[in-house]
Amino acid sequence: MKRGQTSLSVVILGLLGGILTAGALAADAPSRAASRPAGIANTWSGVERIVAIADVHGDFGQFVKALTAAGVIDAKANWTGGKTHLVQTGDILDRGGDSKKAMDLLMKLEPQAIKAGGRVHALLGNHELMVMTNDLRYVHPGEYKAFGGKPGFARAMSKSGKYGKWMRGHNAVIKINDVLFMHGGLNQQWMKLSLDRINADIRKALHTGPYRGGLLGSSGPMWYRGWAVADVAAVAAQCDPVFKKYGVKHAVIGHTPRRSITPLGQGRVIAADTGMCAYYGGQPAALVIEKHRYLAVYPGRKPVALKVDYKQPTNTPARKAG
Ligand SMILES: [Mn+2]
Repeated sequence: MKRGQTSLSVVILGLLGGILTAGALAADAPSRAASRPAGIANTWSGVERIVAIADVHGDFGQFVKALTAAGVIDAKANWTGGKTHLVQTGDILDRGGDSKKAMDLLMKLEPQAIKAGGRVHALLGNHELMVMTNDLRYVHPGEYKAFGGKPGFARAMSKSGKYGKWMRGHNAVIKINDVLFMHGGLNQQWMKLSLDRINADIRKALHTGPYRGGLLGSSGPMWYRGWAVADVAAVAAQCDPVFKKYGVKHAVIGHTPRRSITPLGQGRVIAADTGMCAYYGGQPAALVIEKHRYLAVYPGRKPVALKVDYKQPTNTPARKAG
């Protein structure tokens, strides 16, 4: 279900789609949603290799190490991933000085990947959201400097700025094969919405507001932490209904750093954020999903096979009456 053929058309279709979708949805006619003009694609199947890299937080050097270890770029930082889908699960911005370099690299890789039959998905994290909604508490001085100062940074991140436009055209939640990808997690309260609708509503909110609450709030996919917990039963109870609704078996998230890429809920959720940026001092890491194998890849080390095969949920009620 590849709907966009070039990154430019993806962006244009995305912007158009967002605007037209908003209009169609305002009429609240679900049957029309299916016939709306194509938005940004958010669902792919038959993808043979997926690489997910989580929170970069302005650390370009660590990002390059992770991309290199995953085999999607060469020494000149050109795409070598072939048909791989690279998912950056959000939070490129804040805490470190080199986020512009990281975004420039992703922008360069997008068309290269498409040309090779692959794809680059830069998802929205809560730090992209914060910067776009003028919450600049975590911006690193180096990030301002990269844009010639605070006014230049603000211009670049605005709706009409190069980086602001790029980010506002992105998805928050995507599905590749049987895996959901997002920055934080998907609270069950959003389950009534399709992925099209979730992403379109977030893009619309980033264009027109409101900038707080709803899908942009603490229970939205960029902020939610309910899936990033050690308690297996809690993860299962939260995820299983959501997974059933969207037809997936796993989810990959960032947002909550751990020492290594960690399966949670017996492998329902794979927490990919290793705090690789200098601010957190963690290791660069990439999750590689290939032919149903899940590998944690770290530079200079043997890949670690992750155990993600959990027992499928039954229809037995969780609590017995009496
Ligand atoms: Mn985050």
